[in-house]
Amino acid sequence: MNQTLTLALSKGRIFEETLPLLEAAGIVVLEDPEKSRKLILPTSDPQLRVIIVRASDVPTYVQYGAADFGVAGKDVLLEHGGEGLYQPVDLNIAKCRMSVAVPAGFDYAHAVRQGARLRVATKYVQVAREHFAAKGLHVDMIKLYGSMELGPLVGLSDAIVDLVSTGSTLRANHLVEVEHIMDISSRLVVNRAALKLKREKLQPIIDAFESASQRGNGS
Ligand code: PRT
Ligand code: MG
Repeated sequence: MNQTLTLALSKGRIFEETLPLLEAAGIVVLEDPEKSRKLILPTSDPQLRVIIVRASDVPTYVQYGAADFGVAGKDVLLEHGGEGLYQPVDLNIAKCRMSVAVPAGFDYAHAVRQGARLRVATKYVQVAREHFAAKGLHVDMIKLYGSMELGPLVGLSDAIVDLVSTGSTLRANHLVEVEHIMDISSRLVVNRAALKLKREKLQPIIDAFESASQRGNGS
């Protein structure tokens, strides 16, 4: 059986924060995706390569087996649905929270009490829909692909559902967090067939990621 592995990562925080986990498994990525235009990066392990894809495309590559495993945010996995993916480890990296935010002057609690029909702009339509449905609120969902913070500023929406880490993006745009929906971190996702067929090669890497992410957490 061919035990060559492909790992799907996105550029930026997920790539950066996965590097120490790879290192714990004895693996070094030999090129920097910020400097190279290559989408397939070699590693110090001739049997492991890294592919660079959009964060929201990671589950798709792994689901179809084009990558054997990958790292994706819980936000991305919830929108994707997680079909065909085994999720063995919460890596506790790229942490943030998903929140509802509104313009500083908007009385959200009042609008909710009145049962007002809110317009909500978000990239996270599935999670947002469930959140508002659980509150019994009717909302008009407006799907965006980025820069949600702009929505309320130009009258596109009353509120947004977005990821927040430091809060500085919200502050810079005079928005305030009014509800915390959930904590977000990134998970290891593994193709179900690869887990069976390439277990010998995959399992030690999964184990190394797991213990390194627990150490990183001080637990
Ligand atoms: O950027 P691109 O459109 O290619 O895709 P992406 O935004 O999905 O990728 P990337 O690399 O930005 O995010 C990858 C994953 O990192 C996400 O799926 C999350 O699970 C996780 N993560 C952790 C974050 C953040 N923190 C985060 N702060 N993803 C996005 N943000 C954005 C947020 O959307 C907002 O615009 O940063 C801004 C808020 O940051 P603060 O620090 O100002 O609060
Ligand atoms: Mg981004």
